[in-house]
Amino acid sequence: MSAPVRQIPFAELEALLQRIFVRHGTSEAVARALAFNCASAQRDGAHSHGVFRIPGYVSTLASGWVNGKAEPLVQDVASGYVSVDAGGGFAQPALAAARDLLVSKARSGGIAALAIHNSHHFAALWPDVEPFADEGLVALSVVNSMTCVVPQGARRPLFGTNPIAFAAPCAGHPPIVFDMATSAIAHGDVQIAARKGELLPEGMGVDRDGQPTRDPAAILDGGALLPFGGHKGSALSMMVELLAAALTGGNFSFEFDWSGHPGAKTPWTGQLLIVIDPSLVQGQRFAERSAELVRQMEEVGVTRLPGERRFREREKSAREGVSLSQQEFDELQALAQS
Ligand code: NDP
Ligand code: PYC
Repeated sequence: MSAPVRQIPFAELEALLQRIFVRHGTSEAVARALAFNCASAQRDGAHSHGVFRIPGYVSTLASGWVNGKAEPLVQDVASGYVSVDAGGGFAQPALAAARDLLVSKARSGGIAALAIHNSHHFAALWPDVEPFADEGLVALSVVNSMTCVVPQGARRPLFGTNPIAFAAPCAGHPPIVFDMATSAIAHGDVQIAARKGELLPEGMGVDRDGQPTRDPAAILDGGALLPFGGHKGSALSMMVELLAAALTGGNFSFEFDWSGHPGAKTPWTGQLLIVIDPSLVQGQRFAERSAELVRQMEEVGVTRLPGERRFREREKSAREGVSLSQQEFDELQALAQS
């Protein structure tokens, strides 16, 4: 028998998550940013970063590891550069605080970077870039996480799962968006597989002795993940460490020690966003060229673009409500009251 499912409107889920965040120690502004991100992931079927993450946020806030009421400090560094000290708080409110300045710099200069440091990112990355493409801009973002990935050729883990997300406008289509961990699998998906008692595909990780394993529990219990695509994914993960940490002033994935904060789950690192206004050099042509590329991809047989599954899930959620298991719904209700 399949588990009972609740279908709830997006706004109702967002409001429930906001109540949970405020109840467990965030400001209203931080709660709004996190709830929107997490509800959007659940709505789009991005389950490794949907409501599954809420107990981790709550235990992290309780541990004192993150400042749920941090006020981001935005610095206008140069004509194309904005820096934010997130104050030991979450990255999404830091992005929200700097967004208008970033966009105005990208529109006037053609390109602008936003460097966030002293920040925690525990979420899917695409919600940070997709809205720029909705406004006709191209956006790229990277964030580093926590040591759990063995660099190619290494003996032990060093890198984080370090995702890269990209968004670009596409005439007559939803924006082109991809968002991928540079590890063979996201840490969240390993946790989900362990809970379900499922084996992983080959090549995702190693056990505590460095031996290949398909058992998610062995990866989580002293084992580690591998980069996707061998040396190529490893090089991209290294790039993410450099851009998200060395460039922004944030921690590398291996530099923070949360052992004094039992329950802490959120990586304390950094994030870089680069936003480009294609209209400065291409007018409206960029979005049309995107559409041409998509047309040619379809012509050669591509039936699923990155991001397409999420957009389909989003439409389904708009029609039917956002899906949660009854157990997830009950746990969220309890957290909103506890
Ligand atoms: P996936 O491997 O599921 O997907 C990666 C990208 O490939 C997505 O854009 C996806 O599109 C696309 N895709 C998947 N399958 C296909 C296919 N068959 N054909 C074409 N495109 C496809 O993502 P990951 O597991 O690597 O990452 C999951 C999430 O974890 C991301 O949102 C990431 O940001 C997050 N994460 C966050 C971290 C953090 O520190 N905050 C660390 C690591 C990961 P679609 O969305 O449509 O499925
Ligand atoms: O799924 O790898 C992951 C992850 C790390 C931090 C947040 N999500």
